[in-house]
Amino acid sequence: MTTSPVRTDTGAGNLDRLVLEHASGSKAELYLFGAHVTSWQPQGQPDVFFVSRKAIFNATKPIRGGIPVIFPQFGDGPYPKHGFARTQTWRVSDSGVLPGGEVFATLSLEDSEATRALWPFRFHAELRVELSDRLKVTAKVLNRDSAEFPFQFALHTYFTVADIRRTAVLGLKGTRLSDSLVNDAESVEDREAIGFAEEVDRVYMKTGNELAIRDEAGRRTLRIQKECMPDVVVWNPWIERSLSFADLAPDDYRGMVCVETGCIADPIRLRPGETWEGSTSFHV
Ligand code: TA6
Repeated sequence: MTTSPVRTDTGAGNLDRLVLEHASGSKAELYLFGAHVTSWQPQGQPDVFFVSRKAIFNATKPIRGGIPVIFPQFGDGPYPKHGFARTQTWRVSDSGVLPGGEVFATLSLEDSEATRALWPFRFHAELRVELSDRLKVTAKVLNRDSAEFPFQFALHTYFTVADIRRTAVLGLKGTRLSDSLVNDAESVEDREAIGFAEEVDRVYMKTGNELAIRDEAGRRTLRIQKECMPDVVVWNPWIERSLSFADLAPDDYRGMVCVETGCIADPIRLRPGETWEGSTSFHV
């Protein structure tokens, strides 16, 4: 008997989830709530994505870990923090196998009364996940409104690392950054390898498209390649700030790092009928 490469099942909290399986043996999981990827295990490897053991799966709170989809606002502002895409239930609009063998699923979200009450525009958004020996996430936003709208978008990805103190983010040297922990003070990154010994929360603007996370203790390097997602956020809450998150265990900071890709510093502006598309792919 053959099993389908994309199947629906019930995940934590009884939430609907898609499970994608590729011929290489790699496997990914994607919740419809938030179009939220929570797992990607390349064949024979530990999960690339970190999900807190205290994460809440109740279709109300965003899931702590994996890839929260941030749209239409990054961080705080006039709309809900990090937008509403991560707290809406998306629908499966397509799935299957591509000619190259990649297994894919596309989830869609349109404006509704609920979203228009939070952000007054008509839109269509898609998140497509493609699994092979890599994982590629492509996002699209279409303006279905009669007015132009600005928005921010990000994949707020939580990566598993064996030991944050022996982890480094590579590929940001020479990039302008804004440090959220010191009133958004701007400077230029002068390090080849960004290590962690305290809380870090920085937006790197207009970075190169190739980044890497070197997980020395886990003996692996994760490569990140992005398109039309100019900015990168590097975040680790460290010890004290972790305690302020009800859905993060006190020691979680040791085994995770967020390296987020998106359009943050300069919001995208879409005129009626226009579409934006951006993608990020991950490779161990
Ligand atoms: O991307 C970094 C950040 O904006 C941090 O400042 C931190 O608050 C984090 O995201 C998590 O935000 P959340 O709303 O998911 O608790």
